[in-house]
Amino acid sequence: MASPVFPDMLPPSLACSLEDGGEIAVVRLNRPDKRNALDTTLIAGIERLFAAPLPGVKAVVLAGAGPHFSAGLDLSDLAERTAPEGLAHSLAWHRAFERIQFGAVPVVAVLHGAVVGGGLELACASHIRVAERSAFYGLPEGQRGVFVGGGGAARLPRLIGVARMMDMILTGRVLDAEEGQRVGLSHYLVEPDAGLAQGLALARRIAANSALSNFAILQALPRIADVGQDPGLLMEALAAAVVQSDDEAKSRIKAFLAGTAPKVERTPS
Ligand code: 1HE
Repeated sequence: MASPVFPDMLPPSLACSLEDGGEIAVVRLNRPDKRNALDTTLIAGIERLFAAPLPGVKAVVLAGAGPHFSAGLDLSDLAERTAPEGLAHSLAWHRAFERIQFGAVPVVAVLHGAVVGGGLELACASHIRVAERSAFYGLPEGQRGVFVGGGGAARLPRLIGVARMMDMILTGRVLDAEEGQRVGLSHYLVEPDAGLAQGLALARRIAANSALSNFAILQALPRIADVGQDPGLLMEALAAAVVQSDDEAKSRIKAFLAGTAPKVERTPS
């Protein structure tokens, strides 16, 4: 493992190290004694880190230290909050997680153990999710007397549908890793302790794409999916024209036509 970076900029509850000569950043939620509960400091650290990733970083792997990915909102943060304070708190989470979803680089989340409440909201802001078989997903907000506040109401229904989210948050239903894979919470399901290796392997594939392709995929794809077909098709055509006019696209296509670029091959699921 490479040495930690950003030690001055990040709280101790967020650790970042570089792999592959600095092309891949591994970011860890690092409060295992509190099950990586997300407090204000940790959320601010996420916002800072994803607002300005290190130059040269092409993909991020996001994981949790200890037995769980994240227990969600640090409930000790919540005790006596007024409505305006609650609004500001939720907006701070929105800012941080938007930095991930619409940031500069693709993020692969590696999930294990509890992925609950705000921890699930964080996972949903990433682009690819790898779940170890220990992962379980819950929304205990109903039980705790609160509501999702980290973008879950906007992102989760797009992944699993309003009806499934309704069940999870109203009844406290917990999905295990297999169910999570079936309903689309995770893209990959792997054995215990295999998540990080799989996350890194996927991050390497992503980092090998052209930067402009990755930019269009991150920025345009979710927005096109959110608008009607007519504006969506125009947005797609514009994004396609910009991306394919890049020299990188031209040289990659020439390489394929010359027989020197890899063919499409099956990948392990
Ligand atoms: C916490 C938190 C937390 C653990 N805030 N301190 N989230 C929840 O409702 C989930 C609450 N947590 C749990 O259900 C369990 O802790 C877990 C299933 C995640 C893990 O269980 P376990 O047995 O491994 O750990 P533990 O013994 O319960 O917890 C270890 C310590 O972490 C303990 O503190 P300690 O001082 O007694 O050692 C716990 O109190 C502490 N801890 N989870 C604060 N969440 C933007 S809105 C989002 C809304 C939400 O996320 S609501 C859901 C909140």
